[in-house]
Amino acid sequence: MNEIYEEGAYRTAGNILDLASSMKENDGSVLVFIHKSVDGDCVGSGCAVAQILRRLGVTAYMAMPEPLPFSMGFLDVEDMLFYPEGDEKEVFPGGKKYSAAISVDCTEGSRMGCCGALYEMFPDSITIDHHEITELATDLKWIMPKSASACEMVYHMGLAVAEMLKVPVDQIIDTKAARCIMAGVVTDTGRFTYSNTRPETLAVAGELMKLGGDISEVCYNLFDRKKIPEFYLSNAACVGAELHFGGKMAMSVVTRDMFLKYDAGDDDIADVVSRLRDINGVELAVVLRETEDGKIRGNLRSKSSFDCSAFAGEFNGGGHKRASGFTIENGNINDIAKQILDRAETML
Ligand SMILES: [Mn+2]
Repeated sequence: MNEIYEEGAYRTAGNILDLASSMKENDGSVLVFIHKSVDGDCVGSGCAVAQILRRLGVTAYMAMPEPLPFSMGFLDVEDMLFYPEGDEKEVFPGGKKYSAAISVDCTEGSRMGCCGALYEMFPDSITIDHHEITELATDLKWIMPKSASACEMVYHMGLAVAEMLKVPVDQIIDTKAARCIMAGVVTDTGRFTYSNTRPETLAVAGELMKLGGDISEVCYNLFDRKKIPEFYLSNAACVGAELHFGGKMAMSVVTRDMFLKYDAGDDDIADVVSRLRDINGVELAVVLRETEDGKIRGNLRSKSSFDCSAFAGEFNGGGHKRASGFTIENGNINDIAKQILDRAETML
């Protein structure tokens, strides 16, 4: 195991094994929490942790703040997703009450959308996260901003579990878990092209391939496969993008009307922001869109120096230095676009 992961991976594996025995003793079950505006890393790491718990004989589900995006359907994880709704919030499918929570790729209930309130009911939950956070570390929280993805942390945690139980790795990280972990590893490194990609990241991908994580299947589904409405809306959003500040910033404003015109859904412009960032000379790319539920969602990417996380923080969002996002509950998309330009001008 890569040494920078060792301490946290073994500590967290120990916590997971303790949790698993107490759940089995008390007939309890575990709910895994992830951030809203789901991506390959949070879904991949969350489902992998749920799957590892299932391998350990524990009932486990992952709480979904929104429907599973089309691109992730191939992960074959529908049977472990739990959509909290109304009064049934505290009971799993089958009537079993959940008794513990784990958060992955996210530490704060405020980032979990409709699942946040549920998460907050478990102050002593185990956490595996690679976001920069200000919260104090505890024995139960493994926070490692140096890790390119939460999935890479989950992979090392799985290795540690196997080692502690003295069983072959594939008994803990099975094909389904390996595919989920691969999803996050490729998502958060942009298929090994972002600057957070280290030699060790590629080594992990190699090990995941041996465990059944098919890298071409994962990449095709997550990045390349496009629905017809998505293809047309993405292209329209790129055509409508404008360059600002001498070409240092590219922004596309995608209104509800555009979604309706192409019969497209909320996640059908996911690749636009990285296409804008790829333009020669662009340091900051922004896609602003009106969501189905009447909010304004912003997604940001930067190439080398601009701190997207800090910028999103000013709009009550968060993320990483090179990729971040925010959601504004209500407002006019053109006014917000103007605010973003004003603010970006001072920072670029
Ligand atoms: Mn992540």
